[in-house]
Amino acid sequence: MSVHDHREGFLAALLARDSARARGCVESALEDGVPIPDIYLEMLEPALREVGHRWAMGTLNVAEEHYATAVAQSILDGLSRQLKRAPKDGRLAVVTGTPEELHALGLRIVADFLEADGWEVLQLGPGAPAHDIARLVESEQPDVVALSTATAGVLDGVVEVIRALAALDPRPCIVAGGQFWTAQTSPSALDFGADLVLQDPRELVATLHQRIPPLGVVE
Ligand code: B12
Repeated sequence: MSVHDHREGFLAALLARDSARARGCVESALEDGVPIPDIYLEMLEPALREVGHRWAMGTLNVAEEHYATAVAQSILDGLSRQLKRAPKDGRLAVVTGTPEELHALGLRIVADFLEADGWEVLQLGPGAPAHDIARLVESEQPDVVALSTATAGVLDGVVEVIRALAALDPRPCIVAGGQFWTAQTSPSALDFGADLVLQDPRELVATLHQRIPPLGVVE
């Protein structure tokens, strides 16, 4: 069975509100040898995108969307525990939603991709206040801060946090990502002070590997 078939089965199970069947689809994908990162990006993410689309079209209500998200979140928790992580290599990342951002799954996936590549990751969840994020970054001095933004409604906080981080000394590499950043909006992230705007967690890992090479395995 291809990952496409697993994805279709997973989405159908979510829409039928059958969490056992949804879990079964993920398990059978694992049995078929689909790597966990592919399950994240080619099963969970597209299924949630479709859920969001149906919500936006009015064919699925908020309770149904919450149900699908809760199931996806719990599956993500299980997969995350099974994900192979490279030994820590001396690089530190902070991964956080921008202020007032409530979407949590994307940044969670980003954090897992970084950890799988050897990063130590401080994951702050959906969206602490800008000032508090900046204070934590100031004290931890990570190499990179990955910021996740899904919705336009929280733009003030996006500007505030990017500016606060860009003013720090030492200044971390600031990466903006998430669905809010499109071809139209991405240039403004760079204007606010971000170093990179990326969407694909794989591209993030590869780009950072070049910009901030691993120091070597640390115990
Ligand atoms: C679940 C959900 C919610 C839940 C979130 C619960 C939770 N615990 O996460 C709740 C109910 C809270 C919610 C609220 C809202 N939501 Co909502 N939501 C969704 C939904 C259905 C799924 C989100 C999700 O988890 N996707 C799966 C993850 C894995 O994908 P992702 O977040 O895009 O992350 C991937 C990439 O973007 C990338 N990425 C993400 N961050 C970063 C960071 C870096 C550095 C990098 C490199 C990559 C990266 O990597 C991830 C893996 O590939 C989406 C639909 C969709 N298209 O995703 C709508 C969606 C995001 N929501 C939307 C909206 C409008 C809202 C609300 C404004 C609704 C309202 N009127 O209240 C509020 C805003 C709340 C807020 N302040 O944040 C719109 C956003 C449109 C826009 N761009 O402005 C969407 C697209 C729905 C739609 N089709 O209209 N939502």
